Amino acid sequence: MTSPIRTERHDDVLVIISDNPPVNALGHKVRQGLKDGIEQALSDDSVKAVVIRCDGRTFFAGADITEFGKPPVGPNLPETLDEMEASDKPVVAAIHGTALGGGCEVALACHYRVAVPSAKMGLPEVKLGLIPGAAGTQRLPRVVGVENALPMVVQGNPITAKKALEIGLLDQIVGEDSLEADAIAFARAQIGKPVKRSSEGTAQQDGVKNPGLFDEFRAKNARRIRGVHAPEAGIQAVQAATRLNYADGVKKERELFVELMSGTQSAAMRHYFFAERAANKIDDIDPQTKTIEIAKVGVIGAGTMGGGIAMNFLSAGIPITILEMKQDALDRGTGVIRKNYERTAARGRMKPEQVDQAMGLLTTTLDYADLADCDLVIEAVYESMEVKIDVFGKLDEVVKQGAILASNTSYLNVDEIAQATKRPGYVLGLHFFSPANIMKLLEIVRGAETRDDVLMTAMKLAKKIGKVAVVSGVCHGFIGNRMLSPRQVQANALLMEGAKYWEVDDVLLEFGFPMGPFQMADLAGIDIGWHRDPSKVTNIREALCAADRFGQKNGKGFYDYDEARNRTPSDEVQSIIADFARKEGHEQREISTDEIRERLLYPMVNEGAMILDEGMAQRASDIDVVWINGYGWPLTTGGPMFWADTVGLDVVLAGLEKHGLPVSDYLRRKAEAGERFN
Ligand code: T1G
Repeated sequence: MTSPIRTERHDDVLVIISDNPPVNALGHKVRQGLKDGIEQALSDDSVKAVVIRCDGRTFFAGADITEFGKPPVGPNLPETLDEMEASDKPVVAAIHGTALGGGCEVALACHYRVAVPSAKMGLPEVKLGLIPGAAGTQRLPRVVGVENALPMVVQGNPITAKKALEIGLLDQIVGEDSLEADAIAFARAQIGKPVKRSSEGTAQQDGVKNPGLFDEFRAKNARRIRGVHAPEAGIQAVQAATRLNYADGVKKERELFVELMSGTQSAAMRHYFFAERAANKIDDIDPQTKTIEIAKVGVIGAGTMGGGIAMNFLSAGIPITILEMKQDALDRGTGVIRKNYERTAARGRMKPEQVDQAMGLLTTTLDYADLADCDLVIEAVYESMEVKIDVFGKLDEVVKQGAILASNTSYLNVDEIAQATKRPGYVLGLHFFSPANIMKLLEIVRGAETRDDVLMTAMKLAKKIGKVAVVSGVCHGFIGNRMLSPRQVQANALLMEGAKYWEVDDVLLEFGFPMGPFQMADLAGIDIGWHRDPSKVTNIREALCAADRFGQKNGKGFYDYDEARNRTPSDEVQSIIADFARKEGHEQREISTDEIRERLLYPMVNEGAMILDEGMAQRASDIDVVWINGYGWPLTTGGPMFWADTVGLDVVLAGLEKHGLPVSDYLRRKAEAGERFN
């Protein structure tokens, strides 16, 4: 079996080259090849210097994540890197693409590091619930100092080659197209000089200079690392670099790494890494299917959703024409788009000229005829089937043949909408989540007649506009909202039975959600869809509206809000609820947090099981991707279906039965067979 690693001689310099697509992951064959190449270089006196580089699109992008959780095979990376670093012959890392995780650690163990201007370097292990495990937390602070090392390890974001040069992680930025030659020249220039070993540096002074550094960092990042294990471990590992010698620091890193690797949070986050990528794949369509070129997009409706949807395309450089019924709605909508961009620019996340660039791609119209040459039109009008059928009828008449017509509906039947046109094969749902220019999730709703090329086009376009897309079948609420519904039903039932609304919210906050159902209701607005008749009270929301409690928008909903939008539970609301429950004849009782959590989350898992059984989602991990990206399900538990696997489907089944809740045949079958969803 050929090794993914080969060596090439350039006179007195040996170049070790990895060719392990797609990202030169450091699988066992690569590690073996690297070790053999290093030993070849060290044992050959005619070799005076070494360059390590990779073919393909990137320098090593980390350990091979598919190997995690399996018995280790082949040489381990830390020892191979120590052997390399111990050499007296200069070893130079020649970096392009993204030197990430173990890849960045290979570079750190080299004596020198050069990169092309477009390269990036980082230690993203924390995003997998881990920390670097090949001495990255010990070498990096010794090279760039603790203040630069901490955010790289604890937040896991890559830095540019320019930034890496500034902080001393790179020794030189070389020509974009002359990496190998420049790296060889750089290596040759080091021959005969004492080599620079990262592990021989010291980070002690950082710890002494500012002993409060680590606690300050913890405090500044408290919200982000609440309940997540890896970031704290990363802080401790970097702190060890300031307190211990290198060997003991590496031992501390190894201890922390092994503990994280064996934990459920890392298993969940690694599951999500592959789940997000699997969601791009449509199992029954040839990946080579030719897609439709989308050069111009139309959006119907310049409201919150239409404007947000339009921004996704404008930001990706795709021209947009927005249609509205009235000029003042158009002006308002485009004004909001510009304001959103200007706010982003004010935060330094966009250059002012980029605002003008994006706005320059936006045209507006009151006339459907102006949409005739669009390749895709997305309808984002009022959530009424009647209105949507009318809009699609008009679009079908006007927009060129072969163009895609998409609905942003959150619930409605996309097949029924498709039947309102003569082109049902070109109709699908593109369900964006509000705010559409921010939320990553896009549900692509596949109609019964949606063509394969149309679906593949939508999936490819989703990636282009930076969305995480999941294909859903046509059912009420698709995947996300369909599973939200049983949770809402239980949340209201729990109030009727005596649970305090803040207790219900607190259970989900504790679980890791950004907010609970009643906090969400206050944010969205309790009065949405209210009939405005205070004398007509048939549910709790109407009772609150009747008491002028509309949510955050008027300072009081389930909670009372101060100017800073801090929320406090309201006695008035609790008595409104208790009165309403009494009138409805409900007995009130104390309800445990376990019961609240089980009744909120297990019915969601059951709905997910039905979605799978009906083929409305391609795979269980797609459901996890939906809930993590669309509703804030905590990444550290991997999503509802992965979490249910962790809890045990037998436990979920028993819980549903204990609370008298429905159990789908699919869930029962899986539970009784001792199977998992993922
Ligand atoms: N291991 C295995 N497979 C990987 C992989 C990895 N590290 N990285 C990517 N892939 C697969 C991915 O599943 C997909 O497969 C294909 O490559 C293209 O990826 C020892 C312990 C490099 C920025 O966390 O961030 O090192 O779907 O679609 O958008 O201390 O991949 O085609 O079958 O993402 O161009 C640390 C993870 C590991 C980097 C490229 N490294 N990868 O993005 O392509 S832990 C990471 C990425 C570690 C050390 C520790 C991105 C990318 P398929 P893609 P992309």
